Amino acid sequence: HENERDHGVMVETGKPEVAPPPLYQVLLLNDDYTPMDFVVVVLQQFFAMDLEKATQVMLHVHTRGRGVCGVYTREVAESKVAQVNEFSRINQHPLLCTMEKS
Ligand code: NFA
Repeated sequence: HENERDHGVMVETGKPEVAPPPLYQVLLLNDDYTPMDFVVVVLQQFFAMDLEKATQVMLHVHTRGRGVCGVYTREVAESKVAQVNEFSRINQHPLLCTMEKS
């Protein structure tokens, strides 16, 4: 059944036959009101960061205005953005998550 499998390479030419999907950066935006501890929890819960990495990224967003939480395909990135913004809304914090093509 080797011939039924798609290895992503044309047998004759060696040229890729399937384009890689576009990737999207998921970003957090700084604001003046969201508690730092809440941002750290978001980065741990939704982006699988440990406490040290989440604290680094939170401080980057705090000082630079925005920062990348992860890079994903469009559907996964859209899901992260929706989940984070819903979690912030429920907790009455203005934290915003967005995405842009990488
Ligand atoms: N700037 C926020 C504060 O001083 C902390 C924060 C960091 C908010 C990263 C949003 C993103 N409490």
